[in-house]
Amino acid sequence: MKRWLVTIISTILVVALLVGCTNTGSTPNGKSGNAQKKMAIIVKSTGNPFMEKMAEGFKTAVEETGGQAIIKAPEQPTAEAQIQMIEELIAQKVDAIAISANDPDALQPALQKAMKQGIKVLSVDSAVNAQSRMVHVQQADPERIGRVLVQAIYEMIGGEGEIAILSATSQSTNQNTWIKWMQEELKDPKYSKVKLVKIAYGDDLRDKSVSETEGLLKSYPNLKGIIAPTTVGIAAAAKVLTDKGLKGKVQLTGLGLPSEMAEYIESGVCQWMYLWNPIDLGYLAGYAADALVTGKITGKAGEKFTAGKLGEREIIQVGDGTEIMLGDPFKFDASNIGEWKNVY
Ligand code: RAM
Repeated sequence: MKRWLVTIISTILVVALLVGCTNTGSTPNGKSGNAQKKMAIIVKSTGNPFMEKMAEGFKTAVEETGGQAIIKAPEQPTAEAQIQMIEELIAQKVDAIAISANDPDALQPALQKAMKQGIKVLSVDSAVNAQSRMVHVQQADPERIGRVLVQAIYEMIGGEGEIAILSATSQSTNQNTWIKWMQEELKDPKYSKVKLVKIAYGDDLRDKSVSETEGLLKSYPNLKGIIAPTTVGIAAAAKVLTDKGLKGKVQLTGLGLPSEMAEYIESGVCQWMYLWNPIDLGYLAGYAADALVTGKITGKAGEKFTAGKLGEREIIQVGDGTEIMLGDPFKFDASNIGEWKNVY
């Protein structure tokens, strides 16, 4: 090779090497580490204040870690709408997608496509199956949530009578898991005089949750209690029971946002309910997404990372997938609702 050609080639190689060294690392999408990471969250649907709080927490974490948050919310809580959003985010070459799933399995092809292209995928709040994600950010132990809600309604109705569940959508992973644990709890002989008459689905839509509650009251005139493991459902049911003057006649518990439920807890329509901090849940997902993108974690059990103000978290194995846990469900009643109603 001619000497001048060798000089040119080696100069090009040295320059390329130097440019490579000034980058602090590359993301899977070929972006330099200095470029702002695009971190997306897809929630179940619009018009759900729980989802808004969760997205708010996600955004805070993403901004604390120097990224840009993209928040997507379909109008209807369906898998189809979420698949379309996943495709859009793949085309946008985002670095991570966190999703609160409207279906455990239907999103698999789209999410696997995203992962094949180097996008880090995690679920939060409502899981996708283990093959469709790298890790799931779980609010609290699902068994505890399911069991505690049955124990609550049992106490409220005095240990006997007909009860119903008012859920979100029929495909929602989180509600279905909680309902499975409610049914397990109901197998205990102590519940022999409690009858679960119906599981109704309000789809986390306010109007549908109202009409489903009205339907339950009409079809089951002896109904003694309703468990609504959804913030949209419990608020809708509380309003119906209030408007119909059924306070004390039909008991209500479930998972509710203090800001939406304070008036009903104060009035006694719902004596107590449970939840966790949705802002912290989104915040934890934001830090988990960042840890995946920066390579601090890969989603394997035993890995640890620091989730900002929430401190160190460890990934644990649950069934065939891995999870990061937020904490314990918290009980809200007349004694503490005042402190929380302005928080979330
Ligand atoms: C609704 C949603 C959400 C659930 C809460 C408790 O806002 O269904 O997924 O976690 O309720």
